[in-house]
Amino acid sequence: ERLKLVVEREKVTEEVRIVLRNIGMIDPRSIDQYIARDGYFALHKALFEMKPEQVIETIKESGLRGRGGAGFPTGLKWQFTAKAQADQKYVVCNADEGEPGTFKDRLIMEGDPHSVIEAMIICGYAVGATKGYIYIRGEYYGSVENIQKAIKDAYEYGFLGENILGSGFSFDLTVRLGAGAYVCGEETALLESIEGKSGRPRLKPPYPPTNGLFGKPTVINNVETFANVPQIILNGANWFKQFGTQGSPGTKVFSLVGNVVRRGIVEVPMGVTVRELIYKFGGGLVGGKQLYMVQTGGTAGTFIGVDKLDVPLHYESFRDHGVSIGSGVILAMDEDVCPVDVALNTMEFFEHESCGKCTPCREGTRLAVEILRRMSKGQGKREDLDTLKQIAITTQEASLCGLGQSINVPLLSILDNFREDFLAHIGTTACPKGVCRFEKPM
Ligand code: L3W
Repeated sequence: ERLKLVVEREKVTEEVRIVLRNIGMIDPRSIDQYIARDGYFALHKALFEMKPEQVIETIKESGLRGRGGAGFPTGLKWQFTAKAQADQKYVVCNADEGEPGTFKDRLIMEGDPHSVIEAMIICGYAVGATKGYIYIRGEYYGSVENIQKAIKDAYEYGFLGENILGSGFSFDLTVRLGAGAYVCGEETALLESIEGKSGRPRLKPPYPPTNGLFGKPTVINNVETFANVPQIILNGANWFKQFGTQGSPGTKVFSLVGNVVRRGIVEVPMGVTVRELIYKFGGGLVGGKQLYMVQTGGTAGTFIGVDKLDVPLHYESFRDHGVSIGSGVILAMDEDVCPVDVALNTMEFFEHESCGKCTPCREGTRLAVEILRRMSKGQGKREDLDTLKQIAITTQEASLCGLGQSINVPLLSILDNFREDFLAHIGTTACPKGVCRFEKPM
């Protein structure tokens, strides 16, 4: 039994590169080098050997789920759009990577731009869309440059444009740039932004697969989700399902940040534990310090203590263990951090990024910051903890979009998992750890 456990564990800790298979192996600005590593073979296979329904069936069967954080089944999303009747449909890639600590999509776009483009064309064929947009974070100059060069080359080689490879299928692809608003990573705000309006979210439902860009059926997927598609089409759903867990097949690209020795990107099968990510792939903590807290999934993710390091990460780990996988951030924090300071920092981010359209998010984040600021100065009251929880619940239940709705995840997890630290901050004029910024000499 022990040996079986060790073998199971070893299986999980291997690095598996599906999404990152070409990173560092090819010159991302060379379409020929992409083709030399089976690039555009999946597109050829889809166009000439598969019906659109078969492409969708393969993606559904693979169990691929949205890698932006929510984990919605990709094949199902494609099917909704395929079934919708409309004179025009769209495919959109959400490349507005803005989650603090996340830089996986940037690496994919900079290092292997054609994999995303190929996937979008395949998706267009599958759902009957003839136009696509890649909405890239404006500050991602390298991504923008490499994607634009790749699109230009794909047009020249006949992979984009009219009558692709003589198949009769046509698809056009355009780049749009974000302008520094986190909320534009929310899919409906992103669609508004492409339409030329200010990037504020729409009420859902209806969802984009049926009512998306310019009101038309639209598939919108994250960069990493798309980057999985060519390999699934080439190798089949069963091949993909050999990696990861039953409910969350495949791999996940994680961004390791914070006090780890080796900060960077790693792609491993779903089901990996936070401990493996920090100690095996991240090389442990800088200066041999003790790990105190980890933020998993991103700013909208969870704060956990060392008691949850062995929870396997996949799309059910939040529901089952209160540990979010989100967009794949693992932010390790050592013994010197103060959870009150971290909570304040997090809420300041949300306050700043709240678009202000709905009251719960706009006012809730402002109030949370006010309370936490007071607390960090040593002026906190016990009742503040209940008020913060109330704010978390109200913003979740009443906010218009994912930004406001997800504030409760970091706030409740840090209040629950680090309650003692918050209590220790109350009734004292000094931060117990001496790190809260208001006490630092000016
Ligand atoms: C058709 C239905 N479609 C849901 C679609 C929906 C969307 C997807 C997920 O993201 C995550 C959070 C954070 N018919 C549908 C349907 N859909 N029901 O499925 O939808 P939803 O509403 O569950 O989530 P969401 O608001 O799209 C929330 C993560 O995003 N996050 C930040 C991520 C940042 C990055 C980055 O910077 N690269 O990814 C912030 O909250 O983890 O889990 O497409 O339309 N009945």
